[in-house]
This record gives sequence, structure tokens and C-alpha cells, in this order.
Amino acid sequence: MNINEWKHMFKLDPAKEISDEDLDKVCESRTDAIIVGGTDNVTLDGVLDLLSRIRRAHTVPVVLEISDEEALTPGFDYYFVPMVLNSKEKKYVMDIQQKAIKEYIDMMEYSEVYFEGYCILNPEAKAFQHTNCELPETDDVKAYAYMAENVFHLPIFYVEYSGTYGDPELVSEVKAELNKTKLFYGGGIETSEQAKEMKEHADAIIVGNSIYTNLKQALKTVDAVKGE
Ligand code: 1GP
Repeated sequence: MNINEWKHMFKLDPAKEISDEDLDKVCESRTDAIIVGGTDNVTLDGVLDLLSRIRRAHTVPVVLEISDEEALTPGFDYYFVPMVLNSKEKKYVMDIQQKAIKEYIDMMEYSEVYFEGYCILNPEAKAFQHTNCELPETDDVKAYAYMAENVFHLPIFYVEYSGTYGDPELVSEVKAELNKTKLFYGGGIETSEQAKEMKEHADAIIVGNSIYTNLKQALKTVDAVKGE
């Protein structure tokens, strides 16, 4: 299936433990893809371990979301490269990405690389602090979305509330700005109702932390957005 048709993704953090049994459930959940990504303590060993455990028994597409070039490795189906549009430092908007291209683009030549315009909206999130973000108003976020589509021509605009459930009204307003660029929403989704609510506006939702806190409920978010 084409990435433009994806509706649901699970995001696994290579710095967190997950049993084989739980990992099997995540991979066989009918989610459209597994994203491997995190902010802290992402190591090459952790990334490779997850990739090989997923590949051993499953065919679900696997994406590496690159946060640290030290943990970059071939073997993934897709690579997502975040550009943090609301960072106060150019480094996190484009310099890290430019260095990664210079160094590693050959390695990724045969795979599919997608740049994501990220907007991080939870000031408590590690990613917000790590990338030195500024908290934007709704109109600012809409303008970033406009830029993602019309200035940078990015395939994905990612509204990131990592760790907390966001504002569906904001997501709806952002969606109205976008025509071609896909809107991804991630942050605090724990229940089927929340998954449905955000998926009404976003093209795809990403469920992360609740895999580790309440897997049973997290698994239900797949059917909630993709149907039984
Ligand atoms: C994190 O957007 C994802 O990058 C998912 O957020 O961990 O809060 O589900 P949660």
C-alpha cells in the first residue's frame, strides 16, 4: 500500500523494552506501518534489535524516523526525516538533515526517504525541549502547514503532541490548509474514541506511548480508524 493511503501507525521507541509477545501483537494489528523512533537513548543496537525482531516474523512495513544519525542503518522500508519547523534553531530545521544527506544519501538510495514538516505543540515533550521549540498559536501552525505544502513541498506535515492529547479543533483547522501534503497527528492517543476523533481531521494517526502503558486499548485504535 502506498504511504499516502496510510491511516494508522504505531511508533516504537528503541530505548524502551517490549516483549516478543507484545511486539507480535503490534505487528499483526493491521496497522499500516511501524515507525521506529524516539528522542532519548536511541542507539544503533536498539534500532537494529527492533528491526530484526520485527522482520523475523512479520511483513508490516517498517520506517526509521531519524533522530540521531549515529543510529542510521540500511534495511528499513522507509526513512522519515523530521524538520522541526517551530524550532528556534536552524540546526533542527535543516542543518542536521543537510549533514545526513551529505553523508548517507547513497546508503538510502534504494529506499524511500520522506521529509516531514514537524510542528511540536507540547512544551513538556522531550522532543520540544531537545529541539528548542517555540510554542506557536493556531494561526502560526496553519502558516507552518502552508509553508510545508507550498514553500517546501513536503509530503508530510506532522502535528506532534507527543505525550499529551492535543486539540482536535487545531488539527481540523490545519487540515483545511492542506491539499497535497498529508497531515499526520501524534500525541496522547490511548482510546478508540481519541483515535477516531483525530482521524476525522488527520490523514493518519500515530500511536506511541500507550503501546507501553495499555497495549490492549492501544491495539483497538487500529480498528477504530481502519474499520473492523
Ligand atoms: C510520538 O507522535 C508520537 O512521536 C506518538 O505520541 O507517544 O504520545 O502516543 P504518543
